[in-house]
Amino acid sequence: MTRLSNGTLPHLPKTIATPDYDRTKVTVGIVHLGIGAFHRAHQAVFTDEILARDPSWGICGVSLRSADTRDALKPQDGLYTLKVQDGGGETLRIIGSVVETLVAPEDPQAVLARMADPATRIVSLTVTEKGYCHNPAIGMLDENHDDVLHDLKNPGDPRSAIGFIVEALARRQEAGVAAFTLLSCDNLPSNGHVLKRVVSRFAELRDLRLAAFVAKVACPSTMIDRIVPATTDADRTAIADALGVEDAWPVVTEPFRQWVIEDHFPLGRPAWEAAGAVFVPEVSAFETMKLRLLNGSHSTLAYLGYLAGAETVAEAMALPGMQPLIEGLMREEVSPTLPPLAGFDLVAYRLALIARFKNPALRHRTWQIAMDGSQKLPQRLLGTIRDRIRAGASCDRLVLGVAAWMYYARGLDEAGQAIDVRDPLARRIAAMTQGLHDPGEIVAAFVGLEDVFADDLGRDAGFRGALIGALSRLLATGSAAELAGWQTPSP
Ligand code: CS2
Repeated sequence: MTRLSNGTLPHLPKTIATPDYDRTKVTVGIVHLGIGAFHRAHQAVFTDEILARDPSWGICGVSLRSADTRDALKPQDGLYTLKVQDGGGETLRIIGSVVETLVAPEDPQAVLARMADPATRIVSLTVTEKGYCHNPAIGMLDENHDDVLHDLKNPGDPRSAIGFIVEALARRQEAGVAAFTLLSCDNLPSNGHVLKRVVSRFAELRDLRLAAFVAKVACPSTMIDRIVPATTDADRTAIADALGVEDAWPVVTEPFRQWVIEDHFPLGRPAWEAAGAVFVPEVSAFETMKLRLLNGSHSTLAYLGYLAGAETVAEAMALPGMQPLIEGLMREEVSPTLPPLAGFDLVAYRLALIARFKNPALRHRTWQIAMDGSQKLPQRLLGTIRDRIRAGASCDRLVLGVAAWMYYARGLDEAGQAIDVRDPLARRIAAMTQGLHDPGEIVAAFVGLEDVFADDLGRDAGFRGALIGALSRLLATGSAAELAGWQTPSP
């Protein structure tokens, strides 16, 4: 079958929207590190919608590991399909904002040259939580991280996002070129601050003149939201049938999208507000709300759902007891901890989240969300738990989410079969829990992980007791039975 490309674009069915700008005029203004499905269904779409106004904001997408995206997109001139779907139907559209793709391990110098180029005014990131090479409990650079050690030793030949950013900034400093704006689009609290702290510390470990330059880099925080499950072969086949040409790398997502950004871009920025982004002076209240309500619920339902045999989020939501549990978690345990957001309708937001989780058209795997729990739990569940404990308030549902993670992360499901646990701490967790059956001993081993629980939460006797209770119930009767106990919403 012919491939989607600039050449085949004019021949697509007329119902499929295509770029409304001349792609030959688009030049690179943004280097994006971590060009996965999330970036292509979110920031690249916002950018696609403003290129007709200003074609100098094309995207160079960089993969830090695998060549898959470049291999798929290059023969397609960077074009790919965005499929937006929910129970009400679907739309297809071709996105053209990615005009170059690079694979960092293959050619790190090409990536650095692009980042150091004065035309590059923004370097954005979706490298997932673990890509920050930090201690997730405290948000500081992990100075013993393998990639950090490697990149400090080989600054001109880096492999981590942090190493690339600092080396590119060093080259800009040497060449007398102003620093680009660094735009973190990952699910971290105050993601701009975390990134700034991590790159600043890394630069300090390299040299102090460079550190002074890095200290002045603008790192606006962002809150970024769209549910984007991994694309499946069935998606690819259905999209090829609709297009009449093959697209090896489409993305599938929901109608909802949200982007709240701090407006601090010294070298300018795309007019993303024209595509619906919201610029605010301070993003942290939005970020806390989203991480605690959306992502906190997501992780809780992913672990409990996976253990109860639900393959997707929508299936997990249909388990008896799951919806009341998640509604109660959001309403009673998370909402009281949130900073005030004037004029924001929290009730409508929570209702919308439930509807989004139940979207029957998305096959969002519980296993996908369960990944990297050790990096996600601190900002999704543990910060909320800390606030609840401090307020002397209950947090049983949040604790159940953490206990379900512990169950899952040990690597054995309810039938005693191995779980394919993907997590930077997976080996450490497997080793420390091997042969343990007593819930008290399992909890004691987990809460000793200071990268996750810091040095306070693990010592909280009330929290430990509640975790032991929840894990005992899960081990004794399983997740489905536990969920069934939450069927009646509390008044
Ligand atoms: C999910 C997020 O995979 C996960 O951990 O919770 O990717 C979630 O879908 C997005 O943050 C939604 O904006």
